[in-house]
Amino acid sequence: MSSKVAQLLEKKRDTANTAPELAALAASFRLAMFDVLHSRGTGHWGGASSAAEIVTALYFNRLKVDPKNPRWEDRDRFILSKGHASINLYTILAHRGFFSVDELPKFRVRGSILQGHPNMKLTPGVDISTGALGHGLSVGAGMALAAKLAGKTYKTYVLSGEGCLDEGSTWEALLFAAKYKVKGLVYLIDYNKVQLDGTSQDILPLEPLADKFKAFGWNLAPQFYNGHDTAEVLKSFEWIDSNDVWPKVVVYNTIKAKGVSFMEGKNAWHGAPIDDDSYAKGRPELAADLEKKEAAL
Ligand SMILES: Cc1ncc(C[n+]2csc(CCOP(=O)(O)OP(=O)(O)O)c2C)c(N)n1
Repeated sequence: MSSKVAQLLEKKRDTANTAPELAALAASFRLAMFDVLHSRGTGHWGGASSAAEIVTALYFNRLKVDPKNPRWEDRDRFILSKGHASINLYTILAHRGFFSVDELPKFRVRGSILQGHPNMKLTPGVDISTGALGHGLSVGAGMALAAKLAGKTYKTYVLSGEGCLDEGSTWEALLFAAKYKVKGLVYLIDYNKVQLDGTSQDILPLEPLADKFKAFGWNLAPQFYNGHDTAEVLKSFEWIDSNDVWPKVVVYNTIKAKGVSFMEGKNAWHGAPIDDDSYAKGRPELAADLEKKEAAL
């Protein structure tokens, strides 16, 4: 942990962070994810890295949560529908204070609270177990409807990659949520365009994606935001607050395995273990990015 980020976490481990602060936090968390995945020789680097800024901005600028009371009834809900990217969520939950960062090196150790895919019964802060692609939006629609029935005002955020959009159940949930105009439901897409064994274009083309969301009756944000630019991610949050038309969907253009140049955009780095050579070559790039982001604070 670099000293400036450590100071930041000391000072405001809450939602008061600005775009440059979020950028430094995200760079630090991305590096921490890389370290853990290398040391454990397992896990999904590509999709964890592509969502670093989005999930950091959610937990350090947006979500109404209480790390001391993870099951607080009025909390905003977050569903990592792309559950394979669990190291992203674990790293960010730990640094937000849901559990000790000392747990992170135990990622995927048998018996630890941090299993390969998020498990709501094991990990404080995990709202729903995920891993089978395509379930997150259905669950999120249910959680958001439950808020209405219970007279609560919390919001429900669901984060998917394209893998979830290849699942029929997601399109059923899109139809359902539009029919009931589910208030408080925000669907976020980490659109890195690369999956496990190829590009989305090769596996199952999604374009024209914007037209599809609109045709399904969703309130789509006016642009696809750069999911690695924290100022743009904050802009997307402003859009969410700018109108009361539900349900809402926000697409972020991202890069799979962002931050390590020779890994970026390559499906080979979806879930391959980070070998020692790649680690030695890649880590300095992530460390340099962190240094740059800290210098801007
Ligand atoms: C129902 C289901 N089918 C297949 C898988 C195996 N699988 C895990 S991740 C993945 C690709 C996901 O691609 P994407 O959502 O684009 O992931 P990202 O790049 O955002 O990590 C696949 C096919 C799964 N977890 N669930």
